[in-house]
Amino acid sequence: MNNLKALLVQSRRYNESNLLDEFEALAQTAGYDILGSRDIVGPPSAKFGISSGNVEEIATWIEINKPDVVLFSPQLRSSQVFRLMEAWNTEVRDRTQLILEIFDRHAKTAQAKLQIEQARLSYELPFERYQVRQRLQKEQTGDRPTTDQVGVGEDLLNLRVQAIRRRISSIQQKLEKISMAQQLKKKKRAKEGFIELALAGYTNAGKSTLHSALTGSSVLIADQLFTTLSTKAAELSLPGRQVVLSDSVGFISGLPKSLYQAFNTTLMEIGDADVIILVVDGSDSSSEMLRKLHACQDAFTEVGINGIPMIVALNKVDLLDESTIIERTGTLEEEGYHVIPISAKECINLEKLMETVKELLPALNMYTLELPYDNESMSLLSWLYEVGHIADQEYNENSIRVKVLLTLEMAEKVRRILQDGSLDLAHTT
Ligand SMILES: Nc1nc2c(ncn2[C@@H]2O[C@H](COP(=O)(O)OP(=O)(O)OP(=O)(O)O)[C@@H](O)[C@H]2O)c(=O)[nH]1
Ligand SMILES: [Mg+2]
Repeated sequence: MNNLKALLVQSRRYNESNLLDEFEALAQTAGYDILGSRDIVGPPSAKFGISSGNVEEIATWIEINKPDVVLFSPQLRSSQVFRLMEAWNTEVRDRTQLILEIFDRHAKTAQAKLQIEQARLSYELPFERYQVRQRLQKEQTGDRPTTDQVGVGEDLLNLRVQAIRRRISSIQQKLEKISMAQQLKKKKRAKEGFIELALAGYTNAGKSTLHSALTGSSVLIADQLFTTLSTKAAELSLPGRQVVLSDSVGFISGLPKSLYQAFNTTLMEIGDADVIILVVDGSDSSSEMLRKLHACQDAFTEVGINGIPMIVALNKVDLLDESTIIERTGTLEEEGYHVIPISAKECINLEKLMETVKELLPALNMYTLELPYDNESMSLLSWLYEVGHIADQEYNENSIRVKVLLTLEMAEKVRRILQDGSLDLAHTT
């Protein structure tokens, strides 16, 4: 199938960053061929989103170059989309629709598919309203519509809107069920003493590359936006700890609230983490890196993530020289982060990253433990092998003496199992 040929139009105010490169990347990821692009700087107009002069100038360009579609950034109101389509006599899609198209292409799991359908329906609702209203106005040419006509039209509109709303709420219920199943799994992992570590960051920062470098599990990696749409969790080996690392959907600036809401269950994986690794693309310019970082911070606020210890992994340093690494690290430190420069792809400095993660995890204390030779002790011992770091074991005549590294929480659990007081704190590490 041939790709659609697109003209890209970006409208922004004087104080807004130029996101044309990112918009082009989005269009390419969604499978469009780019015929040309416009960066229009100035106050947006209510009628078209851009000035009438610009609309006319672009109309001439369209007549000559004949794109199949005009892609418009940022998001437009439904009335603006229809007015532009009329003025240009061509299909117009806005940035949000483009993101939805990419999500559609990349959605693999049932959860991702449902989340996207929900986001699409929420996005389309105002378009439906606008279209039905327009149709009514056309049907009632000239004369003012009678009260009856308006009533029938409103009924039709309400039926359609209600049908969409019903579908949205039925998807919501399904998503809640999936989310509950995930919560159960999480609870089970927490009970078993697992620590949750989550990767977060702007789209294409290298989260999935880091996930597979750290866990050895295979995830899809591509130089495209929104390759990952659902979380993937895999175990990670860290001496003395059981850690689950989860990869998730990336952030992007200007993502509408409805999309965040749709991805809430996926994003909550980040919200429930013990530690977050925020992956930052170091190969961007300093200002671009900060813009993306701020978009991530906004996203955290949007989904209510706060108070979780966070480390910034400054990724792709294999592409940077030493002085740029120092400069980028400094810029991020000024934002108040603990920064570790890494390359997920070339496995540079990953040990240092994990060391730092370890420092943020609940402290481990060394305990000594006297266990009698019985079945219960043996099963406790094998559990300790899994969750704790057994430093030493001594087999005496009537008991086994074990030295083990445990978090306070795990120590409490052992105390409850043992009931008597044979667990003693040796020292804190
Ligand atoms: N040079 C270099 N490229 C990297 C590094 N890490 C990731 N990449 C590349 O960056 C691109 C994006 O990597 P992904 O791991 O898919 O990024 P992501 O953050 O998971 O992206 P989404 O899932 O789309 O949000 C791929 O082309 C990777 O090969 C790195 O350390 N160095
Ligand atoms: Mg990914």
